[in-house]
Amino acid sequence: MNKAAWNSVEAEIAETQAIHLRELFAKDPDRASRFTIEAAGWTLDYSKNRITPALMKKLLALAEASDLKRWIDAMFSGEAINETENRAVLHTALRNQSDSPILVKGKDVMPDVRAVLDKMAQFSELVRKGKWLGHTGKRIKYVVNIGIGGSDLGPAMAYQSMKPYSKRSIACHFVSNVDASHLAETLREVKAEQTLFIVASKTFTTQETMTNAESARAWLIEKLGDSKAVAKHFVAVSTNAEKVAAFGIDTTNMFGFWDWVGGRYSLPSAVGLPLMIAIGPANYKKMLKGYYKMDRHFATAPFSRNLPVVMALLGILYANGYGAESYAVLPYDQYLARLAAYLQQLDMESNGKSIDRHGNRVPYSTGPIVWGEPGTNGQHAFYQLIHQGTRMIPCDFIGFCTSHNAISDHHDKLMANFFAQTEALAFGKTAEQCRAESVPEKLVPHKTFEGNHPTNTLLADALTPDTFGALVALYEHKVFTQGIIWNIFSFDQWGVELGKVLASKVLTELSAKEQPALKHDASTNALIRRYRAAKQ
Ligand code: G6Q
Repeated sequence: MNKAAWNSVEAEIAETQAIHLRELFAKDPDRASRFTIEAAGWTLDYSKNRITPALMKKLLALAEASDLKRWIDAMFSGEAINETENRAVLHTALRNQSDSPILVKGKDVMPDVRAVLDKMAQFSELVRKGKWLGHTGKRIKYVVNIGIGGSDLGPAMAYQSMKPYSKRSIACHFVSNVDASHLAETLREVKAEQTLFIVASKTFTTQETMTNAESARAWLIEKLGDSKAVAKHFVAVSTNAEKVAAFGIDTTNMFGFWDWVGGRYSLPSAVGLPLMIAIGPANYKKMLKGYYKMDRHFATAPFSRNLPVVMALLGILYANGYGAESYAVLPYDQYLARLAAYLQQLDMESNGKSIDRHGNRVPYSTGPIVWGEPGTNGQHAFYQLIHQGTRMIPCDFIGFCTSHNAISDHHDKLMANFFAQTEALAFGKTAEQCRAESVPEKLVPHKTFEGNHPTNTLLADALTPDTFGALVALYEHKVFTQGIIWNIFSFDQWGVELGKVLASKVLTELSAKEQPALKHDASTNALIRRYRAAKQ
C-alpha cells in the first residue's frame, strides 16, 4: 500500500473519527446526495459511512497513488497480471458486448468466447425444448451440476438468484461436497432417465468433482443398465479436453473455457451452463449485458463516481483505518440467499494474502472476512452484535424497489426493515432518548444504541438478469481494486494447495489394510488412529 498516501488517509481519519454520523448529517444537508452515485441500474448511497469530503479525497488519492487506472487498463487489455501463474485475467472478455478485439498473446479471444456462448445456447435450447433426449428417449427434467469452488458457487448462487426467470419444469441441483451424502441426497430427488449431469471442472482433475462424477456415472449405468447411456446424460465444462475424453464424455459435448478465466470469476463462462439451461439464452445474454455495463462503468468512470472503487476504498478505510476484521453482506431478497457464500470465495480467496507483489510480508491487514445472510432473517439472529457488540462490522445492505412476488404488503414490510436498519445503525438511540421514553435508569445503558455503525445501501428497481450481472461485476471489481491498493496478487490461490497435498497422503493412510507407519505430528497421528480403529 502506498505509504505516503495511506499516511495522509490516517491523518484525516484522526480528524474525523470522533465525529458521530449524527453530527455529520446535521452539519451537511447535502450529505445524502453528495455521497450517492449510480451505475448500471444500481444506486449506491454511501453517506452512512464515517467519511467527510476531505477524507474521501484522501482515499481517492490513495487509489491514484496505487496506479489503479493503469492496472484497470492492464486487466481489461489482457496483460498477464496474474503473475504467479503467468496468466491474463480476462473474465471481462466473457461479457464483452463491443466489437473490439481482446488480445491474449496477440490472438483475439472474442471469436472463441462467442463460439462457446453459441454452442451453450444451442444446447440449452435443445434441453429446454425437450429435444435433447435421454438414453431411453425421455426429455430432461433434472440437471445436476457436479463441480466445486469456482465451478459450483457461481452457478449455484446465480440459479437461486434468477429463479423467477427459470423454466420451472427443469430443476437444477448442485453437487459439490465429496461427502457422499451430498450426491446421495441429490440422486434421491432425480430420475436417471431424465437427468443430465454437467461435470464442471476447469482442470478435470479436482478430487471432489471427479469422485462425484465417477459415482454419478456408476449410478446412471446401474439405473439404466447400459454404459452407452453416459453419452446422453453427461456433458462437461472444462479447459481439459483430454481428461474429458478419458472420462468417457464425447468432446463434442464439452463446453470450453480458458486459463485466463479464474475459477471464482467463471460464472459468465461455460460454467454458467446450468444457469443458461434454467433461464434461457436470452436472459443469460441480459445478464452478460448487466456485467458489461458495470465493466464499462468501472473502466471509464472517474474514481469519485465509480461504484467499485468507492466501495473498495470504504472497505480499506475500515479494514486498515479502524481495524474492522469483517464485513457483512445483507441482501433483503430471499433469491440472493447464497450471495454471501459466493462473495466469501470471491473476496477471501482473492485477497486473503499476506505477501505483496514483491514477495514481502505486508505490514497491514488485507482481505476481510465476508459473511452475511438475507434480511430480515439476520435481524432476529446476529444483528444484535452489529448494533451493540464491541466490534465494528461495516455492512452492505442490498435491496430492490419491487418484488417478484407481490403478495399483500410483504415487500413494503421487507423494505421498511431494510431502510430502518441502516438508519438505526447510523443514528442509534441516545441515553436521553431512552430517558424521555421513561426507560428505567437501570436499563438505560442496555437500551442505548451508540449508532455510528457504517453501512452502504445498494438499491435497484428490481432483481433482473441485468441488475444481477451488474451486482456480481461490482463486487468483482471492488475486490480487484482492493488487491491493487494492498499490492497483493488477487488472482492466484496458492493457499489452498498444502491441505490438498497432505490430504492425498492421509487418504492412503486411512485406506491402508495394515496399520501404516504414521509420520505426522502427535495430534494428527492420534486422530488418524482413532478414525481407523472406529471404522474397522
Ligand atoms: C477458484 C479456485 C477454485 C476452483 C475449484 C475447482 O478460483 O481456483 O475454487 O474453482 O478448486 O476447480 P476445477 O474447476 O478445476 O475443478
